[in-house]
Amino acid sequence: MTSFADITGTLEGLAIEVPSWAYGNSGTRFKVFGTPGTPRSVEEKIADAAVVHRHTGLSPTVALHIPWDRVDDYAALRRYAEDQGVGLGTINSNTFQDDDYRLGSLTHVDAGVRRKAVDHHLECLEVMRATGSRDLKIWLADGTNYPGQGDLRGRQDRLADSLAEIYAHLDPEHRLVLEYKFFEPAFYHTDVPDWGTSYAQVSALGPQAVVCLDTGHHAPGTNIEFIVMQLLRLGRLGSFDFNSRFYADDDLIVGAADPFQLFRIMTEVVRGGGLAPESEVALMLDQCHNIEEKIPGQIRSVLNVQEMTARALLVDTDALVGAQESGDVLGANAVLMDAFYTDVRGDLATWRESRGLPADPVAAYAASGHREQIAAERAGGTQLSWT
Ligand code: AOS
Ligand code: ZN
Ligand code: ZN
Repeated sequence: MTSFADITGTLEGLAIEVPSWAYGNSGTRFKVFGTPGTPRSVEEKIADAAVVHRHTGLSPTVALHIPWDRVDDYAALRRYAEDQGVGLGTINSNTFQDDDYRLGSLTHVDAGVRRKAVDHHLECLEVMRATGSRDLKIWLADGTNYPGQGDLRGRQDRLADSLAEIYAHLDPEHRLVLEYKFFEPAFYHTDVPDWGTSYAQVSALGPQAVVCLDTGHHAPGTNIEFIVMQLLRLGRLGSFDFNSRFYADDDLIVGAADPFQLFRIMTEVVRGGGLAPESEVALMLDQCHNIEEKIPGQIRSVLNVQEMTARALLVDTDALVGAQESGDVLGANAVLMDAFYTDVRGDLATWRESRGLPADPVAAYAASGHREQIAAERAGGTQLSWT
């Protein structure tokens, strides 16, 4: 049997990067709702991310998005973040909000548009040199809406060429992380629709290229933990974008829609060595808070990951392997379910307090007065939105 005391060492190393865009207003194409105290600058987004880390000890870095978080002086932004108690993490590129990219970016038939898209990624690499970031994360909106609109194979070849040019500019410590998504904004085909395509593209580039698995980017019913296992097995699981979904790419709070799925994913992460000290798998959130408050939403999110990670670490692996090898179908399933049904909330609360953190970070934040403070302080100016 594994006890809670056995897993605290691993839990201590758990780090979940938070996205700068989660602190801005967001919504659907129907409406974007504002929240009092929403950041008006990149610095205020970073300050909010630091509040999440101070309450949870779980989110030591914040991911930036270029151009949404473009500033004149990234070294100064890095110092600002460090003064707040967090580091700057993954740099996310953006080739989906420019008219030039209507028919694609890295895959575009026009060499001039491809040049512009590649150059944008080279700018992101310059940002990374100033921020000290390791990962350049690429999610492409490239795709088509109608059969025949584009040459699927030609687009794939151009993607490979564009990625190779970006890859050639990486520093030795950098990684190129290619995210896949099966649809949206393109609805007939997407150029990086699945883990297999991402894997094929990054494998052709070299060892510094890896795959990002966004939990909301699969068709309903997909066995995501199987993909986690396979990418870990192949040594190409670079990072997670965590969120949860009921229908499409809902970007809701991770663990909210299907905690059992999050448990199964974290079980495969543990099984595949993804939480080992030498692991380079990055855990990140990719979420938007359309109607709920943003800072509590982020606190809830990282706590959900922590809770399901704790349960995954509690799996009695000896008993599980024994049951699997003896063909004990129900016994093996019971071992897994025992861990999933273990309520770790009390142990986690006590452990948090022993480390100088609030036992209940959500309640502590609500009682802290921070919400009222930022609502008053940030009354003027323009609130930032997701874009
Ligand atoms: C888009 O659906 C993806 O999840 C990307 O990770 C995207 O860059 C992120 O949502 C922020 O735009
Ligand atoms: Zn994502
Ligand atoms: Zn997404």
